[in-house]
Amino acid sequence: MSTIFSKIINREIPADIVYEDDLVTAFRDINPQASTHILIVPNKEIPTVNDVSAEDEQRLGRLFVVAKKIAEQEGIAENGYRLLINCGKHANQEVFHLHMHILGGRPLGPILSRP
Ligand code: DGP
Repeated sequence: MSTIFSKIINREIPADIVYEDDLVTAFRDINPQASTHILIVPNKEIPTVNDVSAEDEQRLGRLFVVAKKIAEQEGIAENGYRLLINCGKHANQEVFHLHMHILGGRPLGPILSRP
């Protein structure tokens, strides 16, 4: 069964796609937490970071190359931004198709809220 993100990549459901190439696709998060909130997703379904293999090095490296490009396009490169990858239950991962969040456009505060 394909993930919701594979359905976006395959144009089976709509999304605001901002970038795509042979290895990754990027689109705006449906529930943005900052004025820029974009997800970069490998076109191959990898459920979590725990499922990554050496064969994935190139596509995972591409996430960073594309993050840099998108940050420039969005005008957030100079002030800075946060790149975030959730893995599993304790990180509240919701969609089990590995993805990198790009968040920016305002000061984001500390990385973790205090308990
Ligand atoms: P995570 O907790 O790291 O698995 O984040 C999943 C993110 O995916 C969450 O911020 C909301 C976003 N999301 C979930 N479903 C959709 C969707 O159908 N379209 C888009 N654009 N984003 C989605």
